[in-house]
Amino acid sequence: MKDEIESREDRVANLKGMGCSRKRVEDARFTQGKGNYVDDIKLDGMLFGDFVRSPYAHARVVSIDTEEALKVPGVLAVLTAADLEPLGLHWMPTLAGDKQMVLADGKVLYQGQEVAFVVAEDRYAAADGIEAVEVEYEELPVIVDPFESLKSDVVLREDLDPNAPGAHGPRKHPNHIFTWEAGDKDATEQVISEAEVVAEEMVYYHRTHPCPLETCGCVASMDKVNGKLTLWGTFQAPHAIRTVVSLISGIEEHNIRVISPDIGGGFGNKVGAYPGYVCSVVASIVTGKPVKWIEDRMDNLMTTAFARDYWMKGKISATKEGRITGLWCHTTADHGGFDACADPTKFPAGFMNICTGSYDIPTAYLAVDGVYTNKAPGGVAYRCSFRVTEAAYFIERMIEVLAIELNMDAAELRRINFIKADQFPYQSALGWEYDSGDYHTAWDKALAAVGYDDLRAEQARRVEEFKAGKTRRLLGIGLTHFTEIVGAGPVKNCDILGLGMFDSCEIRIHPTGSAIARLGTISQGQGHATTFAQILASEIGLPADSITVEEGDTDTAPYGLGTYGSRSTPVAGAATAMAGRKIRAKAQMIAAYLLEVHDDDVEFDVDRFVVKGAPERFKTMKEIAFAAYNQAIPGIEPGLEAVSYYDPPNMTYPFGAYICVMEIDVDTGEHEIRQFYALDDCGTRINPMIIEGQVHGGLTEALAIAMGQEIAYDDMGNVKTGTLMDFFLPTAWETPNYTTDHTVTPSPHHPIGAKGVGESPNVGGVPCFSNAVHDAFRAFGLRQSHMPHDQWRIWKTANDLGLHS
Ligand code: PCD
Repeated sequence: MKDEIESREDRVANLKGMGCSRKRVEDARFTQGKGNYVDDIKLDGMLFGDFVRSPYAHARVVSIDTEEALKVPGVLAVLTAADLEPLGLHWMPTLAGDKQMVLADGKVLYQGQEVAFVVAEDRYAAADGIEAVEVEYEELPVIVDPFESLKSDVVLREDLDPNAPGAHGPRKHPNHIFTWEAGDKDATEQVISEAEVVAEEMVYYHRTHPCPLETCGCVASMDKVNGKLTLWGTFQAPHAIRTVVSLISGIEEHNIRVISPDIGGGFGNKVGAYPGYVCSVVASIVTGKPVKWIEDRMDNLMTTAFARDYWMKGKISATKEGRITGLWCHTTADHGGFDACADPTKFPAGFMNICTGSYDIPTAYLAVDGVYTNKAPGGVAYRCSFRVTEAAYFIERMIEVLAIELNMDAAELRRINFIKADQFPYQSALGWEYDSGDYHTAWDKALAAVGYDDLRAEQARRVEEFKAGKTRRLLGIGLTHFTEIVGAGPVKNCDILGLGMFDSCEIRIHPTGSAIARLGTISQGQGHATTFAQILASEIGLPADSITVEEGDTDTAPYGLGTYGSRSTPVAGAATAMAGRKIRAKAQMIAAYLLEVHDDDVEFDVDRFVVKGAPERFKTMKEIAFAAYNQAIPGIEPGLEAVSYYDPPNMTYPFGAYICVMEIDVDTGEHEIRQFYALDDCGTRINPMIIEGQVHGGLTEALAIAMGQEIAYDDMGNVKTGTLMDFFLPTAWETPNYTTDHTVTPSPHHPIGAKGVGESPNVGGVPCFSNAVHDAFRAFGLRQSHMPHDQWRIWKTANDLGLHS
């Protein structure tokens, strides 16, 4: 028999379970053009809807004339706020406890805002219809600066009672949204006032955009005969969307089926709800036909879900020897026209209070003020767990500035302040309990890998050569040690619109020993179909190749909160392992029955249960699966299925040590990345190849953000970067080589010890690239310059420092 000659090693390899660089099973369809994206969905009689959008950033809508548009061949309807109002759908709730106009209700608050929805037989007729809608606007003064907004007499949100509190407490000004605080203000200010050394800086993290290759869109199809609404869409949280659609529309939840088919990248852009979804559903109910809405690139960049736009004023104090004593931060957060941030309800500034980073900082204080301006709403976690990348950028810049103040090496300053391995679980001054970490080991490994001391010596020589006029290129060594916080829940702390942030997995084993697993999450390219099968293979002893993983259909998948904030592995991954263990527990009873021994006398071994002490007596999981459907076993139900809803006890805290070696041409502002070393610790690793791919992708997005990507506005609120000609999306040409590395510090509370990894490279990458730019100019007196470090800004920095004269 095959089983008898197979070694244990062969049996392990055959499973392609945990730790195996299994090839991505989804790629066969993606690489052959067989993916099924929202825009691939074509239904009989399907209509197309698109928006008339505001050219102004702030204006009153005096009138909307749809008469000519309705005459355009192929145009069937034009919806305005007046049409939605009787249904109570002209405004919708945001995830942040604010409300947002679905269609302009008397005024517009940002350029590109949705004013009317034209429904037509196809995309072209809709475009012609949009041209024919006549809107009369009366321009209002525009505010694009959050600091000015808080001083201005111009009230942006006239719909809100200026004296009433917002969703997160009292408001200080009609354009103020909330103040959110963490830590001890008085103690921190005291420590800082008495400190030997204090560094102070304003760190700005500019406005950017996730810009997935596939834009946002949906197809709504209301079947009036059976009363069932089906909604296909680019949703990162399909179940939550179903609940929200039910609550807003009044359609009972069992009559709504939400399907996220293949998604061409999410990056946080597809977490929230957009006016396009509401209008498509209404249009389908009104016309009785399926209605598709797909953003074009400009719509996507200008109107859906920006990221960042945080002004972080910081103070950090230390002893003369460099031991950090306190950290203080006040952030002014520009939220645009509506507060549509995608954060767990109790965290209006996300997990910004992870901003003490990897350091043992005894006293800290953080306050965040949210502000309305005439910019697009959003505030999403673009490859970061709810404002963690802002927090990491802030602390990693503050460390560099403190190093300058102390005249100390920034690597050494980090080392003496790291939380030590024996301090975990570590309670941070701003309220988190870090689960596990070993920062010193990771840091030493990283410094050794790049030859840190030699690099510093080379840099010093370069500065001398520059001063002697022998070169025009500077050398920057960018350092970052970041700590992430991923895997929201737990339910007691984290909810979205009242929905607790657990996640789920349901497994059915078929009689022949293959299986299907369904999860509450949804892959947008991360490779869940590959990796979740690997977790199960190791847990239940059936080959990953025999396990189908399915996500994204609310009619079949168990309820879950979706994929963002790197929560799939920490939460749904844990649910998968737990469901697998339930299967195994039942399999153990079946095996014991078949082997005619007591339950406790069999033990699991790779792909089978063996009789303890008699390894030749066993039943494979395949045999057990068949028996579950074939034998009447006393006291045991037929079948082999399990479901787990997992509420994580804590979040997971992945970390990493990144080093970037960058050459900068002082005269052109060009940069060249000579080396990028990224060490990630995400606990137990499921699929090393996928992890490497995640790190490459995340670093490339970090490169984009740090070195050029920006949503910029002029004083009139015009978006200056609304196309890919202006908005930097790196190609293979701009992307450097990356060296990846790892350490493994398992999460003590996760069933398989895994932490998330998808966001880490963005969280750590941005400060690392930015620190490299700053470091190149450190010898010439640079403390802080704002991202993105495009050529012009680098040239300007050199110029301001007098390096061109
Ligand atoms: N892993 C492994 N191991 C470990 C971890 C992890 O293997 N330890 C893997 C998994 O399984 C998967 C991945 O890796 O597959 C990832 O994971 P995670 O970290 O858990 O995450 P998820 O949840 O899954 O996802 C999410 C993320 C995010 S969040 C983002 S942005 C991004 C990332 O993911 N996105 C994306 N990545 C990516 N990729 C792709 N391709 N696409 C996309 O879109 Mo947010 O919040 O949403 O912003």
